[in-house]
Amino acid sequence: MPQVFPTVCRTQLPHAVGAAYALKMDRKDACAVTYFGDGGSSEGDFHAALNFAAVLEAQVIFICRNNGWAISTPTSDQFRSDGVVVRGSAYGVQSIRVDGNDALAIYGSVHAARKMAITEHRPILIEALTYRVGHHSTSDDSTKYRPVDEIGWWKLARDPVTRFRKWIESKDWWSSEAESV
Ligand SMILES: Cc1ncc(C[n+]2csc(CCOP(=O)(O)OP(=O)(O)O)c2C)c(N)n1
Repeated sequence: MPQVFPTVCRTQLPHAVGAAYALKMDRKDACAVTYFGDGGSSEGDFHAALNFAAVLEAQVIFICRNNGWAISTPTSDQFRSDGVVVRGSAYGVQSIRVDGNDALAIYGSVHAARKMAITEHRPILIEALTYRVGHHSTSDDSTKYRPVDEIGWWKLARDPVTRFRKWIESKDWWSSEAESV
């Protein structure tokens, strides 16, 4: 079983590296996984954690959901790098950028990352490019800082559930009839 560290912003990133290093010392066939947003990648703990993981060769997977926004701050106001993936490479961490709205691409990359992390004893960074169609929280109204049309386009044209459904329907594994039973 992986040790999973979901983050509130970025506080659990260094903890995940420590846990991964413990798994390595114990020769466990497992890795740690930690999730965070692009906003979390703009804070110091992200950088400390990535460097720490690279140097310790810790079996940890960093999964960054780059949805373009840290509450109301767009990525263009957070960093000037080409997203998050290049920062992983800069620290010597094998880094993968993937379409975060493609369920199969996510599955494939996480599967590959887990294998690499455990068998090669190394950290992996996955940057999943996506969009937050909802508000950041119940106290946030995202229509105050981004166009309603933009949110609507992502909901309609890029919805990952619809996209995955189309794929399983194309395989004849699912249909509206099957769903109604
Ligand atoms: C340790 C910590 N620092 C700062 C905050 C304040 N804070 C709350 S959300 C947020 C930005 C989060 O950005 P992201 O993870 O990209 O969230 P999204 O808007 O995509 O939901 C910040 C800085 C916090 N909750 N915790």
